[in-house]
Amino acid sequence: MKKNVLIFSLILLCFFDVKSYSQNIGMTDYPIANSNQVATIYIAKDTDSLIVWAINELADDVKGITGTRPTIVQTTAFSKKGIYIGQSRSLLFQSKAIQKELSGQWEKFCIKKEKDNLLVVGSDVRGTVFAIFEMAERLGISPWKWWADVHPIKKETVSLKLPINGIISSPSVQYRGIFLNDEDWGLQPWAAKTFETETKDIGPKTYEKIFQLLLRLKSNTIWPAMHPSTKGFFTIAGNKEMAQKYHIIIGSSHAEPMLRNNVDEWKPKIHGDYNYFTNKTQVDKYWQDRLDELKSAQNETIMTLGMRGVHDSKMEGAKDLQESVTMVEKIIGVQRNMLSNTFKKPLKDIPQAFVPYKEVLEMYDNGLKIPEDITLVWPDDNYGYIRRLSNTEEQKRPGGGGVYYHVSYWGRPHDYLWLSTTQPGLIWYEMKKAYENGAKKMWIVNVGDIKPAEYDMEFFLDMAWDINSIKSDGINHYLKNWISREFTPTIEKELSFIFKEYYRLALLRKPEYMGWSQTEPTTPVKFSDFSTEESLRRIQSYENLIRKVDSLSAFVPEERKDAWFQLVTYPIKGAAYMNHKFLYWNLAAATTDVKKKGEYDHLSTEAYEKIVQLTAFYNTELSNGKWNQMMSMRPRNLPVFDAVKKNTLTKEAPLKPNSNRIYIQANEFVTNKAAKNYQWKSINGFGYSNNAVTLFPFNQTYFKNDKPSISYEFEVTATGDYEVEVRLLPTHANNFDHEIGIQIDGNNIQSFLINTKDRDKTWKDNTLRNSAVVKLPVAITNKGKHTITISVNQTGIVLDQLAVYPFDQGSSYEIPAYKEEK
Ligand code: REL
Repeated sequence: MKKNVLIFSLILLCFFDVKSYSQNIGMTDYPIANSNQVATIYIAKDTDSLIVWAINELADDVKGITGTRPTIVQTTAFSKKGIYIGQSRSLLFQSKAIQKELSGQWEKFCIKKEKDNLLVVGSDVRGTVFAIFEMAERLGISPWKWWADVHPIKKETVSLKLPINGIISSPSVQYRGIFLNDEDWGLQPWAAKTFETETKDIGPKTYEKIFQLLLRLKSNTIWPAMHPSTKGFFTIAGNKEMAQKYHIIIGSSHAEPMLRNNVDEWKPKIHGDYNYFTNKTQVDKYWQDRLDELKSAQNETIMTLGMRGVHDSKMEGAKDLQESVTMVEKIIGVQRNMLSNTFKKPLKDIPQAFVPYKEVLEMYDNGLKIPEDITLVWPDDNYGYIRRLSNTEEQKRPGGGGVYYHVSYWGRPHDYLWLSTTQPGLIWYEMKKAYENGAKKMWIVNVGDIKPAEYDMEFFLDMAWDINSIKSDGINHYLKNWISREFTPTIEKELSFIFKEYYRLALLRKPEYMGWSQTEPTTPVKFSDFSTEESLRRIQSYENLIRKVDSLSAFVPEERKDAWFQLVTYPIKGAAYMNHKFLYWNLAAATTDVKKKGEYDHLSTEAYEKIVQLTAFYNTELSNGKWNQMMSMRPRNLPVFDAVKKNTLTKEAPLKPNSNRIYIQANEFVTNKAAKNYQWKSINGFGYSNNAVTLFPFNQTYFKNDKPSISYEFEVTATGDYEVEVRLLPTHANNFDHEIGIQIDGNNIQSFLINTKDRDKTWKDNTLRNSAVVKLPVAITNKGKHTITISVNQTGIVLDQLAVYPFDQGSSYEIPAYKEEK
């Protein structure tokens, strides 16, 4: 009888709406614990060991909150009231309906209250584990509980809040994960000297913690650390076994085809040159050896194919572009033969990826043919702007598309390896656009050392799990929820303002770029491009953030103080002091007032000292020394991280008049003209305006005639020569150049091409300030109101801010934005 009831209820379960949990329809509570009792967890006898591990984690989580650990009991039937967890194919959940809904699906799960029971069912092992961690999170447990010391807050009574119809969820993107990169100043020394001294490297103990984090964040893929200070992932005993234990799929970066870490594993003295033109036999053997090793290991993998140089450089040996194209096609053919011969499977059943990073994109655009079952994983330009996405034809390829994205980067024109300041609005826009253009197979984010990229990493992976979980006007709402979970709901409004400002101010100039130097350790720091007024305003904005962080810290529960330091205090104050260090130094150098000069110099030195102190606290005192060696305040020892040295200015201070300037934010349009099915909408939390505007939806469309446009008004009190300036986010065009038309009043439309070629000077300037700037001189012959109309030739163009100013005043570095809330 019970069994029939169960089958009936599971049939019902199959009819509720997919992703219904993101809609806040009627909610229900399932009691987990009160002062008298705690729910029992029931599992089938044959439950997979990873699911058993996750259930034990959940039991520990509940104990962390209530002090009592739920009992885990093996059962064959629904005989008692409790939480029933398992895979849908388990006998415990056997029914045709549930088979239909979950079985054979990739990582799908449902959580549902059924009378007195709670059912937590997954379509496969990972799906079930994700269901368990979904539950933990809903109980208030942070996925960062270990990685950021977000300790549970004690409560006597705990219940699980669920939509009445339950949750059914499955990933939007199949392979979702992170790339550990540039780990030399954080993750590697921390693992080697603090956490895993027995391995002296990023070994199985560290990977175990990383894999647990990935599962809590509902992700499944790793591109392991691969820098020269780290030994190759496969050469450290226990690493691949750990990946297998946690069902984590192993891939490798664009520079490491066939899961080979060349920096560590290619030994020139033994193997010769890493050159396919001259040393094919050795290179083939080197790749085949890794496949042979994997044959017995049974790890899930996704193979990166192709060939570049030993590390992050172009392929050796080709005379010209055409020769490299022909050779890479041949190499991919050879690699695929190796794969099918070794694993004795059709190629379509062996996950493979091709990553057209840097110069490889040029090869692809010059005719390189990639077999259709290989996933095209499109990289960004290292600064968060995706260079290229699948066009309509490419979207039909069975291998599908993906993205390799950065929230941390080592390279030209400048590194950003210290803090994590990529604006979530930018991540949202680029990844949503990627998804709408077919990138659904694989998303990898370069997170550097993981810390302090916690928020950006979770934001990215949450979108990968459920692309609809964050809407264009929901980025701040998502942030507030995160704040409530990590700290307390009491401060969600104030702290979300701080974070929004932190990301917005860094969009104009990241803390790592404040020295106006380039990436090489030898280039000296220079005067900033900020005028005195801009510097003072920026100093004030950061001062405000410091004050707010200090005043909010009193509201943070004791259990969350360690988390508060690593997730809030260090990044926010670090960014603030880095700005203070340089801006006060600039002010000191620019002023002729001796007293002021002394004060500014002092403030600059003090700001530097504060960074030293914060970093020392992070490494030695935070969480009783748990994070020792994790935080470096000078990754790659670039001059920007030093105390500023007085009187070493190598360029003139900018002199900027600042009067009679008109500033317009992109969302302040007065009229707009939509086209086809495309509408102008703003994205809250994106751009320096925090409200950048673009055409929705994001699938690529070209408007030959009848271009969509958007209009703004401004008023002048004096006639004369003016300049109209339009600032756009420096997004990349796919097939056709980005073009905007600017029309002032009824005059002729002036056209501007605004996309820049990756790695040219304009691109460098644009990415460092996150702005593509278009200027149009206009002679204004009558006072009063005027109109600016901006038209666009395709989707993918994002407007941020506008300015109108007397021509002889010139452009300013910043167009101030209105602050929406305090
Ligand atoms: O960010 C990237 O993808 C590349 O720059 C890296 O692969 C590379 O290892 C970089 O960290 C420099 O060494």
